[in-house]
Amino acid sequence: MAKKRRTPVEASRDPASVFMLELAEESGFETAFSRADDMSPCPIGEKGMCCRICSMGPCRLVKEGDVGVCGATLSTVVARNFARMIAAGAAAHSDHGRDLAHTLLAAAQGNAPDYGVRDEAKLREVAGYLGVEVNGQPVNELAAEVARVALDEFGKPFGEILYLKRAPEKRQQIWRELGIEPRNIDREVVETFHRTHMGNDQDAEHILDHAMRAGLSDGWGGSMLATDLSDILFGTPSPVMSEANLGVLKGNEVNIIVHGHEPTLSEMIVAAAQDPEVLAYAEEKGADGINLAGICCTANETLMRQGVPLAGNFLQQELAILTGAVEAMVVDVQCIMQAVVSLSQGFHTEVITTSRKAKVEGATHIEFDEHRALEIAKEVVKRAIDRFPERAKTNIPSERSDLIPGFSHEYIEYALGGTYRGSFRPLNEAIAAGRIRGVVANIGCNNPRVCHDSLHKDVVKTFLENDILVVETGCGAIACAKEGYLTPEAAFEYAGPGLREVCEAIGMPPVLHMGSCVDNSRILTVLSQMASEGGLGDDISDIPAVGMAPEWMSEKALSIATYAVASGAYVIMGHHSPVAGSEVVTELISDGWESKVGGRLEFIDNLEEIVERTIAHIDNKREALGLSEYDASQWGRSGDAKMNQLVDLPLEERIEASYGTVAK
Ligand code: BF8
Repeated sequence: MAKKRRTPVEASRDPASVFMLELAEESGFETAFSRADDMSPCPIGEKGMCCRICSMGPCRLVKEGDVGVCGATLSTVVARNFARMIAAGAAAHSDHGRDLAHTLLAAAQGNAPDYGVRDEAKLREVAGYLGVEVNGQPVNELAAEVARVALDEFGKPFGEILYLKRAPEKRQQIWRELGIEPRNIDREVVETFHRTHMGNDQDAEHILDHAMRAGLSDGWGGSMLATDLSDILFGTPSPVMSEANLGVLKGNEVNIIVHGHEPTLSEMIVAAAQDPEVLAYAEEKGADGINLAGICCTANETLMRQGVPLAGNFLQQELAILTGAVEAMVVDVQCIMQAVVSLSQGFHTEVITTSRKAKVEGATHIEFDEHRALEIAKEVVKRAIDRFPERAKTNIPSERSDLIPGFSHEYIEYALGGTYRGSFRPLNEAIAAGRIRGVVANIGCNNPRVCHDSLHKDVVKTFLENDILVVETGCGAIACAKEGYLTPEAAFEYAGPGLREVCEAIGMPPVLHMGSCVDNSRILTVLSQMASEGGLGDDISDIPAVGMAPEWMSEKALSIATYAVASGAYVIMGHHSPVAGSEVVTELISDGWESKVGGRLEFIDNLEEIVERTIAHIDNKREALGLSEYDASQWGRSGDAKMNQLVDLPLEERIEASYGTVAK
């Protein structure tokens, strides 16, 4: 019997998405939401119990005590599958970082003329981390040397990843004592696949130890490089005004969606869309202009640096096409559903793949080449313009919310003390005093198996009420942006009294948008700096903080979770556990990892329990540090008058009153 489909309001918490899902239903279009309803997950694969790594199987293990044809136990099979997922996620992030290193090298050598070093201070800082001497050499010489050392990090034969030194001393010692310090970025991924090949590592604990090493090669390796090199090439983010949700699409302009993860091409598309000749071409075709908007992490990249609005998160990629207002969806790598191409065929939308690594059958492929980046970007934009006259009826939802993203760790430090006194001390002190009870990093995807955006919105709302500062990246950040949590005045509306005081004093939102998923490395940097600053212990595991991805779906989210745990954090993943098939593995990644590295990983499918465990963990860490018990009644007697004045001002004036001048 066919499964019952959810209604649009059961499927999504986002009103713009509900509107589009109603439309899809009326017009008979399939989406990930309806496909998820129609297809139950495989009950064996879902729990990690299917072994298909050789041709004696696939072996379906259904209960403890079952073994595969080779004798592999349930815990071995579940651990192997899990480790492979982590390695795939680490590979995706790290390969993204590698490409940026190549772009920086090409730019520095004059082979990518449309790129250059946009943030010299960051270049010098990164040179320091990578051991490159800064001796007054020309910028491009320094950039080339930094790029070469960065590229070496992927495959050097000896030593360990250089960025490990950015972690607190104590943390580094834990890794080295356990032998899980990553040696180079690629090696740990390759070794995961070697170990989990048939007939190799068949001890769940041993497999999972290496999985932590692979995760660390992502967090403190590939992702951290991706973040740093993007900042060097495109600028380190600072607050900027923008908007989020499908309502950012424009009825009278050519709408181009950039979707995927890499900022390299999308940055050029931003430039191409502002080119007078290209704009004139759009006008010739009857459009009032060219409107760029983003989906997924390409969106976060161009949002943070250029203020390009967010059309939506992962589950809105099909919904954007359903508006009938998108001339082109330009995709690069990761999180692109194959379904966008077949769906686009019902509209005038052209899906354009651009990465040499990712073609989608039926899409137009225009391969990106950094040596002639702007020229290719203009070609792409012109193709979109050509589609504009073919546009039929549009259905653009009205929802769009203001947001202020751009909270790089550099900017947070600056916001907390200005140019000369920038440090994390005020944040540590606010936590120590109890104004801020603790910190939650809410990150990760959407998943059509849970009500879209609902867990992101609900957990964050509760944390804010409890004076917990929230930092975000990825699709979680987009979910909360749509809800209006990412503006300074959201503190007034949603935050508890202590957190509100801090936000009012600094003029910051209670939820800080820190970027794309590779930018979770920025969160590692913040945590390290908080640990080094003093007052909250001397390791990441001492800080009253929790990481979570309540609506996760991708292997990258598992890699992030694993490196965060191996760095000392308690991490909660929502809805379903890919290791549910083995109690042994479930225990190994929670209690087992906690005894080794201080962090633990849990999969919890219940909102109340996620919130309860998070708050309990934060309070336990406060107690272990000897901090005062959290008491909201102490706070909230300052600043309200000022916020009352601000809340009715137009956005721009509100921002200026809070931040001074903000980029537009
Ligand atoms: O890297 S949060 S759905 S878009 S995987 Fe993908 Fe998940 Fe969104 Fe960004 Ni991250």
